[in-house]
Amino acid sequence: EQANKDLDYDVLIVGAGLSGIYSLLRMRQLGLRVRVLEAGEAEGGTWFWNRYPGARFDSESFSYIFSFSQEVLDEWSWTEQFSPQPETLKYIQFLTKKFDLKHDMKFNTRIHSAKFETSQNIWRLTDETGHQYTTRYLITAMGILNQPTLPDIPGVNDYKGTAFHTARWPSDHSALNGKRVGIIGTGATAIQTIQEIYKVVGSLTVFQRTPNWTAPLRNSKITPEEMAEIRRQYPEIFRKCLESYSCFVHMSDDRKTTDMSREELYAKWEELYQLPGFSKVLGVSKDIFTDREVNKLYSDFHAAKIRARIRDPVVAEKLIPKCHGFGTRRTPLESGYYEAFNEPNVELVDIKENPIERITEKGILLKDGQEHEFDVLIYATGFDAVTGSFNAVEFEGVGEQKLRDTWSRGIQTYLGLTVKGFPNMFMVMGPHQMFGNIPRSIEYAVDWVADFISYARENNVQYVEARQEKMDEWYQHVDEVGQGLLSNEVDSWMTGVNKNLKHKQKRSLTRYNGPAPGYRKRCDDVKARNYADFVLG
Ligand code: NA7
Repeated sequence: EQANKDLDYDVLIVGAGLSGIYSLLRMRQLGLRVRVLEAGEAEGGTWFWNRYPGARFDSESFSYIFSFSQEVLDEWSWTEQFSPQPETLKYIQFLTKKFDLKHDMKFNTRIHSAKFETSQNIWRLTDETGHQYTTRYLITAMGILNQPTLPDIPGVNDYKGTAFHTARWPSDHSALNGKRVGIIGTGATAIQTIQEIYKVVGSLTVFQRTPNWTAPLRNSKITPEEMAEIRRQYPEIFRKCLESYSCFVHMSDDRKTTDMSREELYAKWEELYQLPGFSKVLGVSKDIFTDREVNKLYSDFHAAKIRARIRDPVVAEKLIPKCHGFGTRRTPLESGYYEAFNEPNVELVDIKENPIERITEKGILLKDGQEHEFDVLIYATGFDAVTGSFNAVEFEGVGEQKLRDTWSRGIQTYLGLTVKGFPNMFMVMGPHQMFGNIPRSIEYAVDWVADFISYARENNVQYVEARQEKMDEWYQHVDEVGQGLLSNEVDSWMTGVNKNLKHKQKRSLTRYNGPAPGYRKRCDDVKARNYADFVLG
């Protein structure tokens, strides 16, 4: 106890997004001295940074939030089935205010390094201004998509017009009005952006390298009466989430696709297609994601839907993915994305066919010699996902080992929550956790960490470190549950690939692909065995 008092904090949390907010709350409940350090100028994390027009949940608002506080569930009302970013940010601000969290948060504080000091079993963090903070425990709550990456295209710095990444959208949303705009990328972010901005820009040119599968979101308003009903349903909603594979409200079809007649199958798919949200991704039979032929059938079903929405058949074919099947990458949902390409001010440039030669002072020069000139260039080019936020900080563990180096040989974790050699450090939404319904994963992870820290304090433990053999077993398990999934045979941020980064050209196992109930059971068992999988000192 005395030793703890010499430290600045008992727990330091890096990041003031949803993970950091709940971590702060739980650590406070344990009576610990705790502080959140956040690079941004306010709380919100993902929902603070990603302010591009059209940014929103594509999970049902009422399921993609915290369940821990009945008061919050009673007091907060959602106005749309799929919450737009400004409303989500307000929800986060509401939480911060309600639990009076702000005075334990330090903003504009980007962590440069975090070093474990074996002599005292403490972490010493240094921010970019050189200020240091000491703590017994470190919780990383940095998010899985927080390091934007610009395209690795020659000339990116030559462009003289306005250019920005979608995660750094300028505050003046009218800046695009009437302008000649170019956008690189057709991932989830680009899809949400394009379907909004084409309505206000003068012209929009979309540079597409790989088309993405996307299907209708079918958003709608939530009336006060509907909200009252949702409130009554909350226990049922969260129970469903806990039982389902990746914590969503949608249950998969237990039947095998091949056991259904064609009529039955297409009737089912048509029904799912008409429903809001991820039903068409998560409500189907699971073999769609493992059986190539079945996946092809389902992809063809969606391709036909796309063709029916686009006037120009050449454009339609370009927008239909040919190299990966439906649901094998993170499947974004759209509201009028395809119809945007029917508008006279929208042009699709297939850069697989006609690659970008370079970015020039005025715009984009293509291989065939055509130069597109723009007033604004938008990079919807994604993130150095999952490990990017860890690589951006110099984490140094026992024996001066750098996390960056350790993971460059392959990501290793125990339960996605800890890493051997980095004692007293817990990761909320680190690699090898579930990337399904993220708030559900956050709540579980933070509760698990809180229980562990509480156990350590009650038992006078000042050092907790995962054992190597447990990490090895865990890795084997993560590998096993990822086997056979078509998504793991496709390059995407979920399989650790970012072609703009030299060290991320090859696929790696970044996430836990097994069922969430099984994951929780494993973690619960570790707790029940009094954390014997860890070295406790
Ligand atoms: P994504 O899903 O990683 O998408 C990035 C997009 O940018 C994708 O279409 C890429 O094409 C494209 N891209 C990236 N670099 C280049 C270069 N150099 N040239 C051309 N095109 C490029 O990121 P998002 O932000 O859309 O979504 C991330 C997650 O946020 C999303 O899954 C949601 O969970 C929320 P590629 O496919 O690599 O050919």
